[in-house]
Amino acid sequence: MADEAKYRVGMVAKMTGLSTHTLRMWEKRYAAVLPQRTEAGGRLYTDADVGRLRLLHTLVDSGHSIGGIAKLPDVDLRHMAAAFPAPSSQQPPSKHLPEVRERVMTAIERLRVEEAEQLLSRAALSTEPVEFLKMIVAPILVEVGERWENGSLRIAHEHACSTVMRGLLFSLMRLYPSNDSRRRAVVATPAKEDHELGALMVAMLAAMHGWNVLYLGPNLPAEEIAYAVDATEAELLLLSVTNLSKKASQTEIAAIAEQVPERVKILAGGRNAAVDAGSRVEVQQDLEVASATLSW
Ligand code: B12
Repeated sequence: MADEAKYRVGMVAKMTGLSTHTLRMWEKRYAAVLPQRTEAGGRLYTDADVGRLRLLHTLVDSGHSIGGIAKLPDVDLRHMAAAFPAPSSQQPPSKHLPEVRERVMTAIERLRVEEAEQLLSRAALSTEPVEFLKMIVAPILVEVGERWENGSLRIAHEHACSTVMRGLLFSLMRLYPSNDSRRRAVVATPAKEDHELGALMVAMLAAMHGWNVLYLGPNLPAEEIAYAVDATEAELLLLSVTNLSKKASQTEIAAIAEQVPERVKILAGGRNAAVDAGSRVEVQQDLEVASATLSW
């Protein structure tokens, strides 16, 4: 019988590659798998439990936090494992990333958006999420900006690229299903800030770490952001500022911080994010550090 509880913890450790300590911790702290018990109190796992633990192990190895994924149903874990398998040990993904970037840039130059989407989706399949953002998405956006500024790409290229990135980041974010029992985060850009791709990047990272993300998009007045935080009882507010002047960033972020309750952690990023001296808002640019802050 497939679902008969028959494996003891030591055997499950061998079958999954997880230590018995990790198995017990994932059970106690996160209720990731709840094995049956023998009369003497020993743990007994089914084949389904072992399959689930293997999926969780794969996802944790590819950069997900156990707290964020422990309670997801198997079907969601399978989707995520298909989208972010552990990087192959024979071919470190970083080696291919410059080539992927070049091919995406060529596709954008030719306005071949489907090709760009396919290249990017395939890269997302084989790259750890933060590395994917840092090594592929962000450098492509910077290059498009520079080439738009020096005239070697047109506004149409920049819009095509932004549309591809927006769709991709949004669907990656939605790979992590939201769940009412999770802590809530609101993500937005302040008023007059139309650049939303940084906000989408951190929204995706927050979802990956198990936050229930309300993504509001770009250009929101302070009172609307504060309203959304209040209405959803969010514990975290993520803001992104790319083009506002430093002064405007300080003013907008100060207005937001004033209207959002003290209990809410506010993290801002983006190339032009700036806050007043002594502000309670933390500014962070590095997505890897931000990712660690977002894990819980
Ligand atoms: C795409 C794009 C647009 C699109 C945006 C579409 C969209 N849906 O987002 C559109 C067409 C709207 C646009 C408009 C404009 N743009 Co524009 N745009 C860009 C471009 C190419 C990419 C922007 C982007 O997403 N960058 C990537 C972001 C995410 O990088 P980042 O801010 O450095 O953030 C990094 C980290 O800080 C972190 N991060 C970001 N947010 C957060 C948040 C948190 C919480 C954390 C922890 C981390 C974090 O992640 C990033 C990883 O590297 C940039 C080029 C560039 N170098 O960025 C130009 C750029 C930003 N744009 C520019 C300009 C001039 C404009 C316009 C004024 C053009 C015009 N004349 O109309 C308008 C202004 C619109 C407005 N009112 O805001 C200039 C800004 C110059 C400046 N002020 O310094 C740039 C730099 C282009 C250039 N080289 O000249 N743009």
